[in-house]
Amino acid sequence: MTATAEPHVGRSLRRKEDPRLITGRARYIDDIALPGMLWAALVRSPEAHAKIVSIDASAALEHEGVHAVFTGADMTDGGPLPMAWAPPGVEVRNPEHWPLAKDSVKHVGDPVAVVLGDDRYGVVDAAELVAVEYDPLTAVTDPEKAIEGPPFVHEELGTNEVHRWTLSGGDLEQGFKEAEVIVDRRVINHRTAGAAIEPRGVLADYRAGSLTLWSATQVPHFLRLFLALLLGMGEDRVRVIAPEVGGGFGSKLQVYGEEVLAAWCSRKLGRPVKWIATRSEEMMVCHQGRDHVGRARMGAKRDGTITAFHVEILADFGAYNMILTPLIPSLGAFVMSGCYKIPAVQTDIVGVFTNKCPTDAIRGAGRPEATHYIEVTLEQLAAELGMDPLELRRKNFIPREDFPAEVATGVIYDSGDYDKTLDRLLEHVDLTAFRREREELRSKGVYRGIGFSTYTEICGLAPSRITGPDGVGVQAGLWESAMVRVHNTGAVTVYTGTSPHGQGEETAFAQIAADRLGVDPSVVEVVHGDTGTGPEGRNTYGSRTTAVGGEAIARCAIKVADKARAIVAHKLEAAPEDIEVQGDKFAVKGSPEKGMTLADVAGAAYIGDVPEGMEPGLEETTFYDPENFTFPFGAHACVVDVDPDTGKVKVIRYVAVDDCGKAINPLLIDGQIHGGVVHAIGQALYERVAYDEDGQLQTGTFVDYALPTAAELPSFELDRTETPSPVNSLGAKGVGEAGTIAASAAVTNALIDALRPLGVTYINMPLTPMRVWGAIQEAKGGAQ
Ligand code: MCN
Repeated sequence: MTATAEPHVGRSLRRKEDPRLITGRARYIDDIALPGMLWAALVRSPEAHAKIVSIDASAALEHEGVHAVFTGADMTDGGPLPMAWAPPGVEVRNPEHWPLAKDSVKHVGDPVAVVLGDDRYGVVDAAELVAVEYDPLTAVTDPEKAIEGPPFVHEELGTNEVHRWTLSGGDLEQGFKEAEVIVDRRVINHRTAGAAIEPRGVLADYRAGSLTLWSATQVPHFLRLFLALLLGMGEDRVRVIAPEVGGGFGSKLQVYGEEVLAAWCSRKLGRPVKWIATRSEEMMVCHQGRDHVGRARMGAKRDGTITAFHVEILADFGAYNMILTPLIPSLGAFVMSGCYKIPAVQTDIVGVFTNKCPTDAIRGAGRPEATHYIEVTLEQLAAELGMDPLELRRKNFIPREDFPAEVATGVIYDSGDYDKTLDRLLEHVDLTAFRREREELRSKGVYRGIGFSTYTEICGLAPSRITGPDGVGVQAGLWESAMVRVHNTGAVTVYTGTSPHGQGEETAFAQIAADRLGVDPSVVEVVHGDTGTGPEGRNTYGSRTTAVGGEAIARCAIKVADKARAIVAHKLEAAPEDIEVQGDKFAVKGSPEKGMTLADVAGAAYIGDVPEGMEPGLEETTFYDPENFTFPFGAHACVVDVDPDTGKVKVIRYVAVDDCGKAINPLLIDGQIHGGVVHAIGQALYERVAYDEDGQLQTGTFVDYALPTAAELPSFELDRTETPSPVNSLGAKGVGEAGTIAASAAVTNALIDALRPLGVTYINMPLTPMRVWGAIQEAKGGAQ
């Protein structure tokens, strides 16, 4: 693209996908109906841990409109659900996990039977008629008790330990020996839910030896593969479609029992089968996240030079391993150095089973936890050293000139300029004015605090070099595909193997393709989320869609443009190297009037008016496998006010400066940061999945599980720096999780800063009024 037109990349185009979403024209699973469709309702365990003594479905089978009831004993074909990726080189205990429990239930909501019938509500009524006799067993819900065991969640294992895995670099012992100050904190990162606006749903249609399955999933290609494997079908016979998906936040990065079960039932009954989760069901059985009991130790010299960082994590995996469960905490270990040059860093992870819903990836997946360990511990260290927390950060930042920078664990960060984001943050936050204001407020009984978080994260999940068999050995080739088709009219269809579900790539990808093809983004349609279209794909998670999928599109569009240039050269009797995209034309350099539009080129390509030996048509496919992950970073500041009489915390300001490399669409980036920050403020202040000690879920609805709303939040102040990634030609890194990764530490640090005058020096999330008030009372030496 030359100076004759501004590039579309970098512009804040409004989302192409929004008109259909805000006018109710989008099609979600629940909008899809097929002739002859049966509804499924699941009978779920009310017990957290029990043997199944008997299941009597006779009354349910007599209920009007009921066609069948199946239990775990009926599912004799097909395999257990997959745990596909785990950290390399260690034993991971992986008990069988069936779509319907076979002999015993392991958490509240574990399904024991499925009822199929004509009517959506009839099957729910009939499910209540299935009489299940349970022999209750002792449940274990506290991970620290579980690791000591018994009781065991899976009796046959004789332990609740899932695995142990360590990632370390440098000499930890020496690092702590050199330290003059060591802070040692117990860090709790409690359990949260994905809480997507659309609960999951699935519609399976098995006919004539083929399966079409619609699912509210982030990973249609993975789902196709595992459905084929579990049902003993050829992958060519399975098509998975993710229609409109109302958010996932990691919770739809899964191969769920309900998906396999619906497909199995459809094959068994020869009828389409549909299941839609209720909100309460979703709170009970949609995989959850975080749930760490951690210990973080940071050592430093008196001058603030950090010498060692050690994090020990007990990760509560709930009752079963899901597709990625044991890998999730490891993702945090990869960036446990944060933005800092620390000579020795070690993360020790122990996974443990409990009688709770399984955990897996929830937005950030291991990296919000890592940032919390690093950034909260660092501000604790600053207090201990009597040093300004920003000065401590700057002293230890990996300097700009070190990039690409290898940290102690051997991970190579692609690019970074941590001082720049912090400088920019401080252009928005006047610390002198803040301190003055804080003093004034204290005299009025309001305790104001400021907390920071300077983070880096690992995303753009891909390189097969690292994720594949020759890398860390998790055996997942993670690349991405694209197919770019120019139609006769010059309109463009881009097929991506990614599966966005709210992030906005239909717009961003159109911008990327448009620049390379000399067209307006409005004529570029982006097709995703259907394994029946386009090439094989690896889908959307780990903030990979832009850096990996977007780059695949850029490369593919360049292939198409190269062919177009050859056709134009042939038509205009010029050399291909003299043809370039100039505005809306492929034109001869220096003679913009001598050119052809993409529609002209496509016309020639399809009519066969192409250079000798060239194939007709204008369509290309690309598979792109990057060399490295990308490492976005940023600096966030949070200001909170605390009412010491009630413990209520209010976020007054939230300022975020993020760097996700070259911005494709700043509007989309801001949207992602907004949502991401809210996600983490939610965890810090409000959200918590709670179980009682018998394993009963106490937060089964949005009344008990408190999501923040606009009313609780300030207007966010956002800014950006752009440090391109050298990994891809777009220079882009990911941003879909950045806000979530950064923010819980900033909020926690702000609260601690506010409470220091009252003697509170440390507190763990969730920072609920009761807990904050309790901490203040404890600091005062009073009763809680
Ligand atoms: N973007 C950009 N320039 C960049 C990087 C990103 O303009 N340099 C834009 C992209 O074009 C895209 C958005 O930012 O519109 C996010 O892109 P990316 O960082 O590549 O992240 P992914 O698309 O891979 O999204 C995954 C990420 C994850 S892992 C979770 S969890 C999450 C998230 O995105 N879940 C979401 N954001 C979500 N947003 C919505 N609305 N719903 C979810 O379920």
